[in-house]
This record gives sequence, structure tokens and C-alpha cells, in this order.
Amino acid sequence: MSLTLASADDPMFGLLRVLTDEGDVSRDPNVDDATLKRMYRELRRLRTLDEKMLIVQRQGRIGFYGEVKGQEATPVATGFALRADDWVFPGLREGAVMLVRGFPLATYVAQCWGNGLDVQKGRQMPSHFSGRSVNQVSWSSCIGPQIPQAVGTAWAMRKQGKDSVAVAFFGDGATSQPDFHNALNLAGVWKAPVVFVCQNNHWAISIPSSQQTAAPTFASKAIAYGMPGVRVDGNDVLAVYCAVRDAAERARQGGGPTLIESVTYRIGAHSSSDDPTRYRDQAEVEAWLKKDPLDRFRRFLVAYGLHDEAREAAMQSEIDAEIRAAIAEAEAAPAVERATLFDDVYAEQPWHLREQAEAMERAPVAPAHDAGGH
Ligand SMILES: Cc1ncc(C[n+]2csc(CCOP(=O)(O)OP(=O)(O)O)c2C)c(N)n1
Repeated sequence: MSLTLASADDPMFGLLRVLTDEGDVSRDPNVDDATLKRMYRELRRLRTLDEKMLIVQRQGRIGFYGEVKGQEATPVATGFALRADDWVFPGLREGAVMLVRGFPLATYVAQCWGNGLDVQKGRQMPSHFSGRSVNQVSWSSCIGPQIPQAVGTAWAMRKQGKDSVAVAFFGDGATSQPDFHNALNLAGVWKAPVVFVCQNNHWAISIPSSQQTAAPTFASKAIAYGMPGVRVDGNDVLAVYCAVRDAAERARQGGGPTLIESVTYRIGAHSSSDDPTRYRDQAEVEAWLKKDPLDRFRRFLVAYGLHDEAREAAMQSEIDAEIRAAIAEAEAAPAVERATLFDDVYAEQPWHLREQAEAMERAPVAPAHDAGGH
């Protein structure tokens, strides 16, 4: 690996782009037309889902929601770049990777209600999606622990002789956590098959990324851990797709981990509990709105004759109907069975828990109340 610093040609300091501003491609991403169209549909579905779920939260029907608006290209591209046997360890904004990998929408949305349709049985706060069927682990709310968890999983898969990889997502803020160092150091030493994806969305709640590190780029932190770093345009779905696909392929072949910095912007609030007008300038948001990942990809698809206004309108009404049906199904699901409280902890229930379970069964049912949020 070359240690020549600060050259725009260096992947750690430049910006990998495939989509040009004019709606063309600067290199062939090697993706067939049907997949390109599916990528756009997933971007549009995620944007629409976010808008609808934020409204649902504002109506008091769920306690919390974390928007991904502006950053959709990274989770969508990753979903397409991975194999079904790979594992995903998301942060707050990458839940939708599992939708791209085929997880049912109503079950996904039910996580926000934590009811009987929720595969997590209501044990997580809203927007902490996961699904065993798609190898996606739940985010823990703490900033950082998913990064070493991904390394451990990757290493276990390697020990089992598999060629699957693990992807760890985290924000720019998480790079200041000890878990970031522990995970990248170990992965570098072990050559674990991990792809680290740092979503540099320029803010960690109210802390700008300029105050997060004195390093010239987040990707350049890879130097210290002896692994390649790639700085990619996070609003360019094809660039992220190429970066993750190539890093995953290298990891599969025993080449070890890669640190990808996806340069993007959080258009919305940090979460439904946040008011970003208190700490950032709206002009900055307006400037990033012009680089919207959906607009850029749509311009390319239109230029190549794969999309037009009629298709856009038909796609949007189909997505609206799909999301409306999923939300209705999720909200109508019954509450989680009380007895499930004791599931999934021990292979064989110990006597004291059995006693508690029996006592609970005899107790009257408490009235339901709303889940809170932070
Ligand atoms: C260990 C820990 N410290 C602080 C927090 C409070 N907190 C929640 S989100 C957040 C900012 C995270 O920023 P970043 O990693 O850049 O991800 P983003 O939210 O921008 O996607 C903080 C400080 C927390 N959840 N866990």
C-alpha cells in the first residue's frame, strides 16, 4: 500500500464517482438495466417510506423515527452489492439494507410498533430494524458496538471456511469511539473479511464532521490500520455500489478489510426528537438538496432511456399503495404475547424464571401505553 498522502488520485483523499452531474457515467459500473431500474425503485421506496413514517411519528402513532433522507444511496447500493449469506451490522440509518435484500415491508414497519408482527417481539425502540432471515443484526443505540461485532462475525465466518463477509456501518461521529479503533485494528491484524462503511453525513447530532477529526478525510484513517481506504460520493448510488462490491470481493478472496467513507449529507433531523435549525444553517441544507441522490440517478436513467415521467408517476403510485398497505397491516397487528417476555434468553428456562412466568400468567393484563423515544 502506498503512503503518498493528499493526492486527489489517491482513493483515500479523492472522491470516487460514477454518475456525472450531467446524468452520464464516468465508468461502466457493470450493472444490467433491470438492476438499475430496481435500484431506483428501492431509492424511491425508501424516500417515500421515510416521509410516511415521520408523519406517523408526528401523529403519535409510534414513539420515535430516524430518517435516512439524503443518505439513501448507501444502504440501497449495499443491499445490491452483497450476497444473501453476507451479514449486515447497521447504525441508525441503514435498516433498509434488509428491505433491498427481500425482508417483507409490513414486518419491517411493525418494528416501529413493537407488536406481534415485529420479529424482535417489541424489545427494541423504534427504527432499530433487524431480521435473521436477511442476516441483519439490530443496532444497539449505543454509538459504535456494532463495529467490533461485525469483525467478530467476519472472523468466525472465516474460521468456518466460509467466504461470506460482514459489513459494519457507522457515522462520522462513531469514528471517535474506542470501538472504532478496536475493531479496525483487530480487523487489520487478522485480515478479517469486513467492509467498514462510514457514512460521513457531516453531522453527529449537533457536532459537525469538521470538529470530529483533524484527519484530512475519514477514509485516510485506514492508513493507521494497514488497510485500503476509499472515499466515495455517497450520493452516487453506482459509486457506492462499485466500492462496496469491490471491497466485499477482496475480503472474500482473503484480501482483508476496507474502510469506505461515503460522503453524503443528513437532510432531515438527527431523529424525530431533534431540531437541527438550532445548530445548522439552512443554506447548507439547500446546497445539499441540489445533490439529491435520487435526482442524480433519475437523470442518468432518463438519459439512457430507462425511465420517464410516466414511469415515475406509475412507480410512485404503486409505492404509495405498497407502503399504505404495509403500515395498515403493521399497525393492526395484535400486541406481543406477554409470555414471549421469557423467550430467547435460556435454551432451558431456569426454575426461578418459570415461577415468574407462571406468576405473570395469573396477574391481570396491564393497560397498553405508548413506547417512548430518545
Ligand atoms: C456511546 C454513545 N454516546 C453518545 C450517544 C448519543 N448519540 C446518539 S446518536 C449520536 C451521534 C451519532 O453521530 P454519527 O455517528 O455521525 O451518526 P449519525 O447519527 O450522523 O448517522 C450521539 C452522540 C450514544 N447513543 N451512544
